[in-house]
Amino acid sequence: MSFPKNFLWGGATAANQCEGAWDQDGKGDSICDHNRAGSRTSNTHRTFDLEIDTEHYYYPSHTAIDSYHHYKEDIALFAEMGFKVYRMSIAWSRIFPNGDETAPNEAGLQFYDDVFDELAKYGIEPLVTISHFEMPFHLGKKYDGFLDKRTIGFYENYATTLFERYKNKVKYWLTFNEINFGTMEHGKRISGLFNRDYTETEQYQALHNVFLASARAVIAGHKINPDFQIGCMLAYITMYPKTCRPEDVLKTQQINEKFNFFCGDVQVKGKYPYFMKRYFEKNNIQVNITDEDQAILQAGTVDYYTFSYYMTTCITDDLEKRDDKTGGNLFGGVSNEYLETSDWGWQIDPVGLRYTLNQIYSRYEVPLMVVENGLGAFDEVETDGSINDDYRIDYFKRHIIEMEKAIDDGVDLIGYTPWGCIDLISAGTGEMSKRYGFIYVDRDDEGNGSLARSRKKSFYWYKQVIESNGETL
Ligand code: BGP
Repeated sequence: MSFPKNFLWGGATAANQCEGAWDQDGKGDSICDHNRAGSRTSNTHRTFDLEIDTEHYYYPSHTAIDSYHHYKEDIALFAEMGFKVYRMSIAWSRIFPNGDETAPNEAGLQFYDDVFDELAKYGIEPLVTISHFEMPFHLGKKYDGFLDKRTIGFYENYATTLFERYKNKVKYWLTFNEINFGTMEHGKRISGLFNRDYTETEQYQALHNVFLASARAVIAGHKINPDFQIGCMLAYITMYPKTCRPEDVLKTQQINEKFNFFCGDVQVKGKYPYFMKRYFEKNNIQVNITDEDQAILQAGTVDYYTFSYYMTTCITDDLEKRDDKTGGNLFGGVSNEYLETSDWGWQIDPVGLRYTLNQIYSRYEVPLMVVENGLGAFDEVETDGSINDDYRIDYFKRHIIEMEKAIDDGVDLIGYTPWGCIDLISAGTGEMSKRYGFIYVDRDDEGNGSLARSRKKSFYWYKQVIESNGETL
C-alpha cells in the first residue's frame, strides 16, 4: 500500500485570495474586488459594494498577500518543499479587464507566462483554475453574469485565449471552482449574480449557462491540445444520516444528490440526472435546456474529477434536532458527536475522506484529485519566530493516511494539493487570521505586517512527506 510513483503532491491557491495588485498593469475590477471583510470566526460572507469607495478599506483582494510581486519567492519555497504541482487560478479581469473585449490585455498574459516559467524552472507542473470565484465586475453589472447567454461566449473566448497562449506550458486545467455552490445562495460567486435577489429559476439558468461555458471550454481546449487534461471542481461535503431512521437516510440521499452529485453528473456524464429534472418540475423551475445544449454538455465532458474536502455533516429530516453548531450546517445539517471541529466549527473527518473518495470513484471511475483540504487555524508566532503548528501536521497526517487507504481500495487518486499552502485571505470571511499555510505570511486582519514569508513547522514536515512519497508521516 503506497502512493503511486508519479503522485502529484503540491498545494493550492486562488488569484483573488493571494495576488493583490487588483488594479495594476491593466487589470479590471472583478466581483471580488467589491467585497469587504466579514466578521471574525463567524463564517459570515463578505459584504458587497457596488461602487468601490476609496474611503473604505478593501484589503482582502486588493492587496492580499501581494503574491503578484512575491511569486518568485513563493515558488522557491514551494520548490523547497518539493512540490510536483501547484494549483493556482488566473484572474479573468487581468486578461479581459471588462470581460467582453475581443483583445486580451497583454500585460496580464505576460504575468502568467512569467509565473509558469518560474514554476518550470523547478519542474513544478501548474494546475490552473480558469475561474475561481471571480469574474470581471462589468460582466456582472452589465449582463447579470451568467444569466445572460452572451457570458458563455465571453468565458469561452477567455478560456481559449489561455489555452492558445499556454498550450505548451500548462497541461492540467479546471474550468470552475466549486461549481456546485451554484446550487445554493453562494451561486453568486460562481455565476456572477450578485446585484439583487434572484429566483430559483434564474439561479439554475445561470448555473446551466456555467455548465455550457465549461463544456464549450473543454471542447475548445481539446482541439487546441489533445493532451490537455481538463477537469471539474466541486465542493464535496459528505453527508451522513444523523440516525438510521429511514426518514433521515432518505433526507440525506436527497440533499446529497442535489449538492454533491448533480454537478458532477452533468460535467462527467454529460447530462442532467433524473432527480434534478424532477426537482425542476416539482418546483416550477423553468430552465431553458435546448437539444443543442444537451449535445454540448455531452461533447464537453471532463477528463478528471477534482474536489475540495474540509468537512462532513449529518442530516436529519427532524427539524427540531437541527442545531447551529457546525460549519457544515449549510444544509440544515447537524453535528456529529464522533468528530472534533476546527475553530470555525468545521467538522474534521479524515476517515470520511476515504469514504468520499470511494463514493465519487464508484460513481464516475475517472481519475480523482483532492485539490483542497486543510485546517484553517489561528497560528501563533513564538518569540524566536517559529510557528509550531502541530495541530495542522496532525490534521494532514490523518487525511493522508486515509487517502493512502483509498488508493489501496482501488481508487485512482492522482494528486493532492492542500489549500492555502501559503497563508492567504479566507474566501468565507475575507480575513487573514484564518490561516491554512505551510508558509506563514506576516500580515494581520487590518492589513498590517511586513508580508515577510516564513516556514512553519508543517513546512518541514510536508517536505519530508513529499520526499518519501507519503511514507514518512
Ligand atoms: C473553498 C474555496 C477556497 C478557500 C477554501 C477555504 O470553498 O475554494 O477559495 O478559501 O474553501 O475556505 P475559507 O477561506 O472560507 O476558510
